[in-house]
Amino acid sequence: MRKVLIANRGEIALRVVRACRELGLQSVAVYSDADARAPHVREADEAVRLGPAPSSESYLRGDRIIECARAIGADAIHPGYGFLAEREWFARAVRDAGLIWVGPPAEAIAAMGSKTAARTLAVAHGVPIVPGTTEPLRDADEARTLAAQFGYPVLLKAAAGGGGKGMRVVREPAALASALDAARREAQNAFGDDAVYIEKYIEGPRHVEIQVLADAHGRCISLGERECSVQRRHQKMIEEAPSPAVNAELRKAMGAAAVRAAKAAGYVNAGTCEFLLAPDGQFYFLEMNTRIQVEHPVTELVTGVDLVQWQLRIAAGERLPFTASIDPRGWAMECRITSEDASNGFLPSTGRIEYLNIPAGPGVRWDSGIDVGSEVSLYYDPMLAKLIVWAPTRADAIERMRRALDELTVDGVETSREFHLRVMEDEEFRSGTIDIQWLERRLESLVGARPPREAVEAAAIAAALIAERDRRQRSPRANGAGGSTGPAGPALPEASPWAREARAQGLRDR
Ligand code: MV4
Repeated sequence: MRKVLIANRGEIALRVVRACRELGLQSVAVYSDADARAPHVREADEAVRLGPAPSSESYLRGDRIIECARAIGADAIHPGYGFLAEREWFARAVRDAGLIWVGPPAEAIAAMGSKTAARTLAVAHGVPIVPGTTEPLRDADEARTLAAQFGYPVLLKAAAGGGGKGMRVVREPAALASALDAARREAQNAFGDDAVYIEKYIEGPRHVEIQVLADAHGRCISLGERECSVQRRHQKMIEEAPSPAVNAELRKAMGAAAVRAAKAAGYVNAGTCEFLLAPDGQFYFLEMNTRIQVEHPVTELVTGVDLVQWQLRIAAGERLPFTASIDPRGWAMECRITSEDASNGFLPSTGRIEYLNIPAGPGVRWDSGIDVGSEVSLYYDPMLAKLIVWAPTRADAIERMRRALDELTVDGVETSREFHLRVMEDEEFRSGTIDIQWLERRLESLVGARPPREAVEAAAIAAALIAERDRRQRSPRANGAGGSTGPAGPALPEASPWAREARAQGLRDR
């Protein structure tokens, strides 16, 4: 393996370029017209244009991507996450073209793609699943019989599903028939398959996932868990490793279950097993993500293992040198910085990045796909960057994240920075008592309670005056009157965030 084509964009494409460079591999970026000057294109050794901005005409064009790989002499394709990463046909087509697929075998993607098939596989290999069926439901009568058996509430799920589409909670027999109809319709629309199965509904669980690495020589290890409960509408916002709810004994049991599931699927490369962790400490396998995930850096920071390097090394046929599962050291946390306005229902924001101040310093990592000058459009995912921190303890990691978020400035688009700062200051979050419904419950108090408009305006005017004064003190000539530094003016209180922001703005290069 010498040259890797990266079939993706943004921060993950750049992440793979970096791993390639460290391993002495050549990297090839692909890009749409919207991304011609994107950082991943600039940082790769070579780049190929795919087509117009829409994903369907660029990053989803598997046929074109394989053609490009051949034309440019790449011998491997790394799919990143999203786009083509979990398309069985694409993994197969890459292999059939005589190229190395930096991901799991097409057969493993298929085995985990159907949720009912994955449940059957799990049961056969002693991996605990939520009580329910592994066969699709025939009709409402059968659903009622099974629901009575498992006990209400129950959950209807799409067999072809994932990501929460085609899911319906049912709390009483009377609601079952219409919920089944609705779930079927949604599943048909989303996946072209109306097969629906039934599970006992677990109340108040956490979403905990286990990272695994498997080589092509039969070795498979767990790299511990990530806590991913802070999510909104199935979009994760904050992830951490380890989980505040997992001790060494539970980690060992969940890790062993994840490794059994991976081995059962004939898994090779990096993968993740998703579990529900119930308030009573029981855990249940949900599904396996057959790709590198957005939140992989938190595992990298607590294990010291470079997961993307290992994806490439495993694809090249190397053996894993680890003989046992790897336990976490310290605490890592990730905030997904998105171009969304949390105070306005997470409305996507577009525009040009006019200014960036990127956090740095001890224990801070910034994985990003944007630069000053980048256009943020509606063509792709709103995630601009990931801010990741490491510290010895969870409390230290939260303080470090606050400090790093404080350093971050993104001008030109709205971002989720402020939302993340508020989460870092939330008592419940700080205590670690979070479940998958926590954010939904807490959202109002997190994004609401904003100061009245007049107060914000007055503070902004005061801050602008202070910023202007700082600017004049710095370069007296900027003051038209000829060198006077202007009146001292009233100072804002020393510790006020407005005063600090005003100083930073005033001292900015323009
Ligand atoms: C569940 C559940 C509660 N009980 N299954 C959501 C997407 C899919 N991966 C599985 N999901 C769930 N399955 C039972 N039996 C709650 C969820 C769920 C969820 C899971 C993980 C992360 C976020 C979630 C948000 C809502 C519901």
